[in-house]
Amino acid sequence: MKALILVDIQNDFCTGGALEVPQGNQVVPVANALMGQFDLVVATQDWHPANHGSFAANHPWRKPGQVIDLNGLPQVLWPIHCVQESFGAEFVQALQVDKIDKVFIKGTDPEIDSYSGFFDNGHRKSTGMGDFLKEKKVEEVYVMGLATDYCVKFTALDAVALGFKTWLIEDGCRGVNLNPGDVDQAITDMRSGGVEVLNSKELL
Ligand code: VGL
Ligand code: ZN
Repeated sequence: MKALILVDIQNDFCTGGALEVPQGNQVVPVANALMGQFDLVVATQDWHPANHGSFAANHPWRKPGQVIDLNGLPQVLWPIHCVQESFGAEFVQALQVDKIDKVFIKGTDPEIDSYSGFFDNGHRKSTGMGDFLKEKKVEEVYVMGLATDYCVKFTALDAVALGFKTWLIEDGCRGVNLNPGDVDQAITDMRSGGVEVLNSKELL
């Protein structure tokens, strides 16, 4: 069984969003074209409470882009984004959500961030996505979405760690590039972590 994992294709990561990823919307047609090719489609949704510790606004004097220690883990601070029940947290309207079999929310604990769709950044709690995929006898996962250098990267690396044969759909991702070269570095890290990289047209 092969599963497609759509990472955080939400308004706040797209044009005009609070944590806009350059050209983020361009992953939507790729996702829509691919969903029908898979046995199973799952999606992750960044889903933060308003008091989340990753928001710069929740730390006096801090600005987005700065790094703090959050309960023992280094934490990049972000603008307020993907607040539960807000428009920014919704999937992009053009995404064919009826083709998604199951959604896994992450980042709900204010004390810890969760880039991976499988575990929080401390690997303390699971979202249930790994068990779900294993229950469905999935052996291969194809990962795409936003953002390459954060949630896509950590989702793909955790997929490898959980024993899935893992592919990155490179043209189905866009990155933040907080520092120039971050996206290229993320792809290098994924490759060295055992992720295979391909283009969506190889799947169509
Ligand atoms: C993400 C930063 C903060 C992502 C989520 O989806 O890559 N990045 N929250
Ligand atoms: Zn977030």
